[in-house]
Amino acid sequence: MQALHTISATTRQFLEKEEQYGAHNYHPLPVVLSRGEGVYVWDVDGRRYYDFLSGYSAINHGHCHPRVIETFLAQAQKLTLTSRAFHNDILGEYAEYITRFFGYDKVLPMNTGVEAVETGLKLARRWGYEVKGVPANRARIICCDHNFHGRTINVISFSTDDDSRRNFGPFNPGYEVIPYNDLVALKTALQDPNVVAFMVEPIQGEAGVVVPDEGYLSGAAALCKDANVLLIADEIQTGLARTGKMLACDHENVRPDILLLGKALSGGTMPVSAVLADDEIMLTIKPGEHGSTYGGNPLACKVAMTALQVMVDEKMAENSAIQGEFLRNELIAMQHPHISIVRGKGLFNAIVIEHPNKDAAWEVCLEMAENGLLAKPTHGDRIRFAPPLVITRPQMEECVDIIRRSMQRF
Ligand code: IF1
Repeated sequence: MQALHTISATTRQFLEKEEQYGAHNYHPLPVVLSRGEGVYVWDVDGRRYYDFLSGYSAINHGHCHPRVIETFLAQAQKLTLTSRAFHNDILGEYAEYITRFFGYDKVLPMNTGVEAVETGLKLARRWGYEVKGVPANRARIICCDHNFHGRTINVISFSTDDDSRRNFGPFNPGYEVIPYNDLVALKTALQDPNVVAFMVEPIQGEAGVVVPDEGYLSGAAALCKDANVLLIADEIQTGLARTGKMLACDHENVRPDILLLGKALSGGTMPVSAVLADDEIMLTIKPGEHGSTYGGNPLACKVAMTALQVMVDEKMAENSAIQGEFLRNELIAMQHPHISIVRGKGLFNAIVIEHPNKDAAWEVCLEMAENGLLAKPTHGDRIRFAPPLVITRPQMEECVDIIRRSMQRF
């Protein structure tokens, strides 16, 4: 078996510059992209690919969505940043829009996903001390093994992934890790009266699109309510129509106490994240106690409103559900001896490659790239299939064909 992706001299120059001057904290496919439109990206050699990673689900709208870009450009020429030392004329409108959209009292705007996570954790502790009555500095937060919530030292303090943690310690106390998809373990952990929150991904992305049993989220929500513990849903990757509903929690009619959003909230243009909660939680943080230079900037707020509205107008959740089901059915129908698992919801999917060669998934991805489809392996043997939510049936049929042809070589 041979890696077939051919690397041009042009591409090689880009790879070498990055290798020489950029930190080595990633191992990308050897493809250098210079343009994107909808479900497609083009490399510096002019080759076109289907994007089946979608910027880790930040590109749910497809690349350079015309309405998102139009809003972006118009606002960029007017006002981009004021800081929160002054008001801007968009933040209030955005706050009203997004809180009504998701049904919460208040929003706290941040930028990256991990900042939303940190904000959610701080809010939960505040609420724990000031509303629940937990003794000072004793608050505990429950998380799940194989979680992914970001890269800060605090957040990797409860990671179970050695690559994320090794030699970055010492880590923060105050967290308890329980198995994912295990309500018995959750019930046990909730017996500690100092627990203030349970934070969970409705579907685990980094773990390889691990979908929990039906009833897990609603069961967890009920257990948390009984224990007077906040449910924090990290929908940074699963949210915004990726799984076939606006939120993955909607599949089980669960309303988290604290909702974390990021990635596609900006239509893939810039880091925009948000924390949504009701007043009892949100108003525990007072002026000067939390914030960020860029959080709530007018450019981000304006773009986020358009990004959310476009999702509704173009029925992206519905399309995600339809095309995702088609994709999974086609992958299962392939009955490929080296595809051991097909799983996912909506257009958030993964296959598990079972092959004696431990680099098989990487080589499948190189082969798919050669055939015009970009996807990235995770944990060695899993490949995520998460195209933009604007993908059409004919495009998906072509993609299935590319995957089939690429897998035939194995
Ligand atoms: C990397 C994975 C995806 C997330 C959830 C918070 C964040 C993320 C559920 C933090 C970020 C990323 C970041 C990117 C790779 C990536 C990823 F493979 F690691 F799991 F998407 F699948 N919560 N996910 O998935 O958001 O601060 O990055 O904006 O770190 O290399 P961020």
